[in-house]
Amino acid sequence: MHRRRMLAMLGSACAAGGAGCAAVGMSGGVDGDVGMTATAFEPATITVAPGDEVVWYNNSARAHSVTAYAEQIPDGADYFATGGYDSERAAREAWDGMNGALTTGQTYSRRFEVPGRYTYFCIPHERAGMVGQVVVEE
Ligand SMILES: [Cu+2]
Repeated sequence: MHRRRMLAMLGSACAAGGAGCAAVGMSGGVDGDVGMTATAFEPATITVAPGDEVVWYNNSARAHSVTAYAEQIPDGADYFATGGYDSERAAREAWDGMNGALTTGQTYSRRFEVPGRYTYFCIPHERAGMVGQVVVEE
């Protein structure tokens, strides 16, 4: 728990998101709530309470993205994606230039306020089934 709190503080420095919103791991490696293998989020589903922050960490050798499906987030919830894009379309287009990538050792964090189910994916590994969910419930 202590380690997670430390990461959450790091993440809060870039709560608004954005391309520069990533923290390179400290000595001892990178940690957070959701890790990444070559083609999967681990765990694929995470359940949190409203107001909680989720930290993704890329502990794999590949570049990934955390990109919400625009049609699969709760009504009233803000869109989210690594790189800070405000739509799924913008995130997909940016990826063509390798923008929005979470590279090895980087983290991405987001705070979830609106209850419901958020489904997201990794742009380069979507076809490989790299999809995850954040469930926000009281
Ligand atoms: Cu990926």
